[in-house]
Amino acid sequence: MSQSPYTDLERPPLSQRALRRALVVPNGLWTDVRVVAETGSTNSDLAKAARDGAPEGLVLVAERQTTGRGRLGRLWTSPPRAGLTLSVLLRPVGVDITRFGWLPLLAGVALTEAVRRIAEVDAVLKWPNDLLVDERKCAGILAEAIPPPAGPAVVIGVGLNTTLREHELPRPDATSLALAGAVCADRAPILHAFLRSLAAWYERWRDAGGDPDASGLREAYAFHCATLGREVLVHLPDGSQVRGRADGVDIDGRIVVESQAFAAADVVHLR
Ligand code: BT5
Repeated sequence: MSQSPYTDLERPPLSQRALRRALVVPNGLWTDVRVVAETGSTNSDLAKAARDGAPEGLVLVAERQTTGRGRLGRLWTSPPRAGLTLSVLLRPVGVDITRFGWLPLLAGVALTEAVRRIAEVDAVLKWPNDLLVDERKCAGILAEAIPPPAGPAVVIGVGLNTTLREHELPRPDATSLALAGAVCADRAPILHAFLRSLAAWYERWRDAGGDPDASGLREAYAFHCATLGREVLVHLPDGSQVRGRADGVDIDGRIVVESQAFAAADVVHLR
């Protein structure tokens, strides 16, 4: 396939200028929006920028990502411009580090709101923050903390499938907004809506000292999360499994199943 940005009219390039004009505003969270043609991983790039002292609010979007990373050493793959691959850098001042676990969930809430509003599909979250449409994965989020002295900071990366076609899906239980019947799968309005929603939720949460209840975040997360109240299988990093009902999300954003709280795990929704 040619790499010219104009060969696939369903996949137009993003305009850095237009994104900056709309999003980098006085007293706003977003300090710069950069669009690059290609990189290995936007999360790795922003982690490096954070270590080099970059300020909060930097956004990096890649038109093509060659070594996109998922959680637990997994990969994120996407054809060029068939999705959004981006990362943001946050430095939550006044929030205890124990509350940082809410940031990937917060990003999931913002992404769900944006996708529901612009694409008009029934998007829900699977704990912690996979975005599902019709039980198929349409987006994933990877949050990485940078410790002091360069931090505390958190890089949040989002991969969202917008116009992938069936034969381009990396696995059969994946989907894209276009495949799910979105009324709009254009990347620019979805990115705007996501970054606006993310800024609003982040500022509310940070100004509440990271409190998930005072900020309303836990309630919003529970509203969008299809895992809660369901029978699930929890796969733990050590290979063990726990089966039971997902009863809720605790004060640190961990999923509670059979009175046990899990922070790093993969959840499977059972019928
Ligand atoms: C995630 O991990 O879902 C987090 C993905 C975060 C990717 C973004 S892109 C921008 C930023 N820069 C990065 O380097 N990363 C972030 P996890 O829950 O571990 O899911 C990974 C699994 O999802 C893989 O093992 C695949 O099976 C599957 N997968 C890979 N690409 C996919 C895609 N485009 N759509 C659906 N599933 C995918």
